[in-house]
Amino acid sequence: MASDAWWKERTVYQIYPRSFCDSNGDGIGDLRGIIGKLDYLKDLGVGIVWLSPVYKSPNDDNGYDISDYTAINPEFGTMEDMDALIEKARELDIKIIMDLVINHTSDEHEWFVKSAAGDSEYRDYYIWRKGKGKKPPNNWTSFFAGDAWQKRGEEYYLHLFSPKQPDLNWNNPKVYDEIKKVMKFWLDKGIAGFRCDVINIIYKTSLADGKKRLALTGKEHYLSQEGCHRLLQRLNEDVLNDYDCFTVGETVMVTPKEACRLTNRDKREMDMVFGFEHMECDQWMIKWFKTKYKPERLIAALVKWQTNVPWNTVYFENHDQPRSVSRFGDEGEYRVQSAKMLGGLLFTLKGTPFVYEGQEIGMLNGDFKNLDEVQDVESHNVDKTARRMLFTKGRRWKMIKRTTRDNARTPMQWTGGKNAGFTSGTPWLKVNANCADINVEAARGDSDGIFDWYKNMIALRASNVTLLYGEFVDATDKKFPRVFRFKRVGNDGVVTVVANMTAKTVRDYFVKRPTEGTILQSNYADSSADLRPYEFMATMSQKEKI
Ligand code: TEU
Ligand code: CA
Repeated sequence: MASDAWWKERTVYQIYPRSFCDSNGDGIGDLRGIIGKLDYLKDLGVGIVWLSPVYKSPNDDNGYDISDYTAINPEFGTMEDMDALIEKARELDIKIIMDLVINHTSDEHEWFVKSAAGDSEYRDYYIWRKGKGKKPPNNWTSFFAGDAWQKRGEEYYLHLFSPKQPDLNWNNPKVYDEIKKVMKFWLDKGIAGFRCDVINIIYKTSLADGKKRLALTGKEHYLSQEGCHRLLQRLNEDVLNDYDCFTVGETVMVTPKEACRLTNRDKREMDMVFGFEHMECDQWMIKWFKTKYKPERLIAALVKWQTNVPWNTVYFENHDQPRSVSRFGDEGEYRVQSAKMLGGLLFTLKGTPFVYEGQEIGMLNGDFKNLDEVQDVESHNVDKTARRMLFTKGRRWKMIKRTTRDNARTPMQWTGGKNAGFTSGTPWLKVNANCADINVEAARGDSDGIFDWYKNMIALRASNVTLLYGEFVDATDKKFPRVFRFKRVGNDGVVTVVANMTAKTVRDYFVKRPTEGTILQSNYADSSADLRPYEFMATMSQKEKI
């Protein structure tokens, strides 16, 4: 197996191409736009870019519904543009990983069109079953709310996401061979690996009725099945092991134990995974039902994963999650301090850090006024379902406004000018009005700003072997449950991190818990006996008793 150091030591930056940078004025971000910003990413210190899907797609779910795995969506450009992007990135020593969405395709994919038409060669590429009387084949529900089955002709097909995203049948060896070809196609082009969309649900062990649940009825039949582990091992043996590449799995509802199995080094399956537990610390049961955010829940989830999984991802944002400052920080007075505190944790916790576009300037949730301003297919489905459940319009909007994935998908804020410098045309999704203050230009001009903080943290981590490989040891003091305190213990030294996760000052904290060593990073200019709102401090000492 090739060296794993590069994907452990570099910082990954996720681009949601539609929202990143528009080069031709049609209001949609594109590959040429990304090429133009590679120098910006280099300056930030990014070593790997993860591109959300850029393949041909009718965009029911913004590219997560693929209609051709080896073609570029014309909205984003051409294959020549993609080649140019890979080449320019290579010159800058930035690796590119792509999104591999293989649980489902678009219903406009040629395989599905043929399958639906009854072509015997393709019928079994997807999961077709007869209904039970007037009802679907089983009681499963979709990730986007509502039934997981859609009738087409005499039979129903399974779709765990939108009806325009039919699930592939991973019991069919032909599907396996097709996807193998797709992976080789991109790896041969020089991409450095894949972020594997909902990878732990691709294998359906049975199609029996599921135990009735508030959400995802049926999941016990497809979540992290033995068949899935087998498939992932085979994909490594047949394809991935031949390349110097890595995979990161988006693994829904995984436990640390399951993550350990997925990332074990003996029978390679995934190299890292995205767990979701720390993203659920402001939810009750499912994401639509929010509860008050409790920092101690976030700390507990992080500690649990840090101590139980040898190497994994560290992330606070992606294209499906509301902005981290809006959720776990402060949108007002302490925006900068809280963004730096979260950014501080991102690079001092153990694992490969993932930055989502705009996070490095502390972008906030979208400022949508009503559902018409929201495009996310999931939000519209939830609205429909909640309406059927007789939720009032006001209640529905309150739910959606806080949780819609469009919160993270508003156009990247490059400047304080028209459309935040994202496009010269009409942006596909509303630009946040706060772009006047929150934008790259302003952030880069401020040596005390969030951008420089990220830049410094990325560089610090890359050059500090204790931050890279030191063991994580929780040192949170029960007397201060909302102050996250931990150590990274290496051969050469110990880094101690203290992070106030709240806007409340803790009086005389440093008198009670003095820090040792030299300060590596701190988000307040001066020192104080108190731990101030969202204060973050990392210190380094040569040897210390833990
Ligand atoms: O997401 C899968 C997933 O389970 C959730 O993120 C989901 O979108 C939501 O939180 C359910 O409430 C992946 C992609 O990241 C997402 O953008 C796609 O829409 C989805 O798969 C389907 O491909
Ligand atoms: Ca464009």
